[in-house]
Amino acid sequence: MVLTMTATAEKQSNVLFEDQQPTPGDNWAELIEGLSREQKQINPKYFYDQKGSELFEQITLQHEYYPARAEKSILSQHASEIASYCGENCILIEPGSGSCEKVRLLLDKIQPAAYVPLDISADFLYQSAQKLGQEFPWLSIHAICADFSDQWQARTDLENGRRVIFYPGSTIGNMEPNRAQAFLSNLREWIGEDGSVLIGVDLQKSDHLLNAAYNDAKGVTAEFNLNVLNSINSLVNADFNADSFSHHAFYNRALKRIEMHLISQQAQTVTIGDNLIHFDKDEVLHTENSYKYSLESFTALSNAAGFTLEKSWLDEDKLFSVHYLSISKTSTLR
Ligand code: AVJ
Repeated sequence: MVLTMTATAEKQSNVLFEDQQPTPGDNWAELIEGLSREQKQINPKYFYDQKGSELFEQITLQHEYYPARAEKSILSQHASEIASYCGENCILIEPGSGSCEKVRLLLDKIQPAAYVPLDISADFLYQSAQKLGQEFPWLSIHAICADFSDQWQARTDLENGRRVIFYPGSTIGNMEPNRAQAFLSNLREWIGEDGSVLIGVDLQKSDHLLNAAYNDAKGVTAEFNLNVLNSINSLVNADFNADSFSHHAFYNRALKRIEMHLISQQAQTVTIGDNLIHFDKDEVLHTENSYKYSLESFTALSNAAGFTLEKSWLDEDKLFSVHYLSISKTSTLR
């Protein structure tokens, strides 16, 4: 374990920063593999370069993008009740904490013994943790720079206390349901027998609202989708031309997911290192799935992963859900 004690003026005494120095992984092989498939595809994690993260922030401000607004209203409206489920002196762990924005709505009520944000971006995590530490001087923050995207190693050596994993934003919707189940199941190794999970999940609803949320009038989501090509260009030295693709997003009602695609406007060949990737005119690159759940289907998913759904909170319009899961007593899963 590497403890980085970067000396800067704003360093807060209540913030411990630990850098596990995650390696970027084999992006190149993964990208080539996805782009060589019959149906070309990429992992949506590539959306989030600097520009992509900024565009996502912009998306959350668009009126059509209800998930951000609805989840915030749930968290602020039910913070006290959520805190009573979390119990006193818990260790609150947030994978993919980003700007630690949503947890701010809960901290005063939960009063955790420690908050443990985990993120892959070291600089961003460091800045976010310092800022949070300044705003919440009573809070012990143990920030860990790590990669949790695939198999993340459970940490058994954190601060003592009951562990609660906070996983907001319906990030779980990006995973295929069987991967989502495996992900939840893995969380049990992090939290032990007495731990719990507080998770935000987007709900199934009318095609109209869903399609609007991923096709905002200002075109921010379109720009976000197209930007993934620029992000890939700088990551693996490719030469995608974002101007020659167009955004396409729609709700696939049969599969209960939003699909985002980029459509090639012309026949073209893209170079990635020595690899040539050919696109026919109108050929489609699948960039993201965003699965939507019902209370029933998310309950079933949690149960299959060895959890009991203790409580669900919904916003007024029943657009979004936040769930409190505990480990099933009868669980025989490993
Ligand atoms: C952050 C993955 C939950 O699926 O709604 C927003 C990403 N993509 N607009 C989502 C996203 C297009 C977002 N998640």
